[in-house]
Amino acid sequence: IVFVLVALCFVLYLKVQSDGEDINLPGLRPAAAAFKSVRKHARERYPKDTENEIQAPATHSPYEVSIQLDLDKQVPGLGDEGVSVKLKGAAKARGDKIYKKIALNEELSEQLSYNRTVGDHRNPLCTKETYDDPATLPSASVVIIFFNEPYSVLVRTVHSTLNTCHPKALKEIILVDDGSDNAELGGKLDHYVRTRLPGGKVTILRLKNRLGLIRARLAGARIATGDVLIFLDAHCEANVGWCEPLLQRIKDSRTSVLVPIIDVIDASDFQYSTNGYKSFQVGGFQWNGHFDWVNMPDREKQRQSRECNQPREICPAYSPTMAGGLFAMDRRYFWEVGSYDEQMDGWGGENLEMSFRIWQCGGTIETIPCSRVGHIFRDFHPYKFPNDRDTHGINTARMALVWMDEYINVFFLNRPDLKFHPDIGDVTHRIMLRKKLRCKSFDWYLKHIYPEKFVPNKHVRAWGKVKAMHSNLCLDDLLQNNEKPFNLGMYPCGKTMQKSQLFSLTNSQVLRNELSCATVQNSDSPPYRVVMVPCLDNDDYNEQWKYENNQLMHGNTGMCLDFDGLKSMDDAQVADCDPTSESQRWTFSKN
Ligand code: LR7
Ligand code: MN
Repeated sequence: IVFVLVALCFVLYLKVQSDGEDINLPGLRPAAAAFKSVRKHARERYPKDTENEIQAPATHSPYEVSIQLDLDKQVPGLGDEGVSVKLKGAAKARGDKIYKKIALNEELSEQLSYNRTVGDHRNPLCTKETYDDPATLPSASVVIIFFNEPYSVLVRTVHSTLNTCHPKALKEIILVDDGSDNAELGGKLDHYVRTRLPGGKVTILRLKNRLGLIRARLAGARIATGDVLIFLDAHCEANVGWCEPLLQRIKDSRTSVLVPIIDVIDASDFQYSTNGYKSFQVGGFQWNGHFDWVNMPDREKQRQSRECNQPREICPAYSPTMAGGLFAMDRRYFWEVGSYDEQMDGWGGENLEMSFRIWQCGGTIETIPCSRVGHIFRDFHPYKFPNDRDTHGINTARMALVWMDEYINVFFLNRPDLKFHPDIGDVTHRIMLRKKLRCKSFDWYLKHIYPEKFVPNKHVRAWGKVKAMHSNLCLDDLLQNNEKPFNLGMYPCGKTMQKSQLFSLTNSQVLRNELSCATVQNSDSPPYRVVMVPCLDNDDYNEQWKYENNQLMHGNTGMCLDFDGLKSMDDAQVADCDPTSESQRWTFSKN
């Protein structure tokens, strides 16, 4: 017995010492080898991070799930229900590294199931809605274009579509490869689609060269055979039941172009988040040609109540523009109304072009609240633009030349660099299209579809640079972001009109730029700073300034804009009004 015990102790001693090294005892070899192989495998997948191991010896999972799901009810996979997942240790380091490169945590994406759920974030009223039998709804061709998207993200988009769009309504999914050179997206994707997604629903169309997202979408649309085209970006995951409300609405109203509510999938932890189901924003635009989100105006809520017989909260909501990546449209109508401007290159601008065109040529753009799709928003584009050009700007200038009529001047005021840009090219064929379709004017669009949109030179008493009469100083917003209040600046006037110095004094006596309105900071002693705050939609409620004898007097404080004693050019200020003061005299000048 003593001999056996001593022998056992010796063996244990060897095992501890060896730490997985080969042990030359014949009887132990297989077990040790197996032990080693498991370790090696684990190390390959999640290389050990020593610091992490010391800190958290109890868990061997490289993950931390931020929300605890009810384990009695289901066994959740990582990130199921759209919860956030944080990698730890070496996996985190790898995730952070790739994130810096492509603005997306591909390391994490590879650990999440292609079939993960994202939860049902719809308004509860949606579950009470009934739609026609999916077999009698118009059928859908989902077109997903991609250029070097992470493989797992793209495949998850396809799975999500197959899992959430009723199979009887989903005719096909067309993947358009816009000339990707990422090897994984070649044979591996072909093989996956052939072996794992059989049934012929998923097709891959390979473009020989990169054509840019506009022409890639056109290529997909050309081979589509469903009644309805649904476009998705290649990094989306949808909520349950998102297809039927879109298809039903198009069945009922053929020229309605539809967007789902677009939710946010976080690019680093893949959390699916929403603004709740009670409210959502619609699409707007800025005069520099960029898309933005705006609150739904009361005017639209009233229209919904008048014209729609569903509960108002889930009624189609008219949207002045669309973001561009996720939308559904009757396939024949897509072609009738001019598809896209095929000469738009790369990325950008096509969404406002389509938005203005749809409205001006008799269609509508509507957000369908019972249809929700998540989209991964990236901090930057992980790809280069063709010839490093500003394709967004160039495409937008093409759009403006065709659709904006005299308002193109406002666009060029904001983008003087594009006025004579050599790459804009010819737009005659699009102007002919506009004539053929007998489309309405941009002025009509602004009046009827987007009356909330501020026009710097309409309904104003004065506009241009706010220039001191006895100095070369001008009000200047330094192109600051309007989302929170900021101090208005006072800088040397530019030789020509520049966006940062463009202000208007409206008919309701508001001193403002496109999005921000001038107020005066509360303070007991000087300096009394001029602060720009986000404007309210109804201009009558914004703070007023009186403009008399070249003085600009702030209504609430009774003080006047003054450049005397300026401490910093970043702090425009007001002072007690003095009719004899030279530093309180201002003109609005257009050059
Ligand atoms: O050269 C390219 N070829 C492509 O096929 C460049 C891009 N692409 C693909 C790309 O792989 C992706 O699937 O085109 C799709 C869109 O590109 P993103 O995801 O880089 O664009 P984005 O989401 O930043 O940009 C929004 O604006 C674009 C303007 O051209 C397009 O209309 C996008 O579809 C659009 N995305 C959305 O509307 C999603 C909601 C975002 C918002 C707001
Ligand atoms: Mn996108």
